[in-house]
Amino acid sequence: MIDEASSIILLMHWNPDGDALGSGLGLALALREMGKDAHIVSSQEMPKIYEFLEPQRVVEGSSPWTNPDLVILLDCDRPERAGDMEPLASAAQKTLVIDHHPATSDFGSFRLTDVSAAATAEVIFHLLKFRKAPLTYSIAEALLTGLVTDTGGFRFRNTRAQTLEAAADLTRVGPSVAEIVEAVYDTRSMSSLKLMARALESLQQSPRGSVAWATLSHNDFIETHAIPEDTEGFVNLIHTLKGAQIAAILREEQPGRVRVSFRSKGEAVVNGAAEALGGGGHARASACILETSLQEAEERVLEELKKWTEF
Ligand SMILES: [Mn+2]
Repeated sequence: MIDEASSIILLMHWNPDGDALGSGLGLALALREMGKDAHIVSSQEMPKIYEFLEPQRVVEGSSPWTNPDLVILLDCDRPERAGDMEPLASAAQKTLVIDHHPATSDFGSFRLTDVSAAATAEVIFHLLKFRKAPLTYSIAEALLTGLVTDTGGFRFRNTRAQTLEAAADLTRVGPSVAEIVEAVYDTRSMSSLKLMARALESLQQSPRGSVAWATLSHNDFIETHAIPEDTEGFVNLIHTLKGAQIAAILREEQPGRVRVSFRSKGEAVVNGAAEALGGGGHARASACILETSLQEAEERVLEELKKWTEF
């Protein structure tokens, strides 16, 4: 499909993370090396922590073509996940899905998905390697960012031998893991640290200890001058609480709109709870959005989690 196409649009899921953006950038730049006219299309502002990848090189606010030869959907598997770019994917003649999440649809002319891959960037790395495509520094840096961020710096359980092999090959091209970790994890704004203090202040643990959760009200965001992306990594910090199999953070980003992230370790899984609340994700990392007050969201989340663990 890639061989036959010359105009290619890449779409990421709404609120792109390091893997969606890293795999999109890496693939778009690799496609350009192959002589293709490839662009990522997104109407959203890219997260500031990924500025070092210079996404403006390939990200366009709207599609340069009404009928591109190929649309590639990345790090998700149905058009709705692309937010306001959904019509671009739905109307496309040929669509390719590249993903590592459990399937939620059968969308796509062809689906290249591997649920055992740590990141979509890992799937793309192996695709490029299979194609013997040359890796430039920028391609390697973008894909390595996808690997680093979806594995929490190669610490999550999804990190497998193939992930580390891909990282080793990408590191040989030039970029370093340390540089990416420093940019993504070890650099926080004053607002983000102040907000983190509030999240920790709100920390609670269930009677049997298996669930740890924290809440951030809209007021917390206003008073600390924080923005939604400042909460990056908070859920993992909460998950360090001893005994907690499941961690959740509830963020009231706007009044009446609460974003919830879940993490799990040990026996517990969290994709079922997220799905029951209208979201989705992986067994050990999932999320949902609740259009309710923070208090009601907290009640609903805890009620749901009681079904999945000895609360
Ligand atoms: Mn991913």
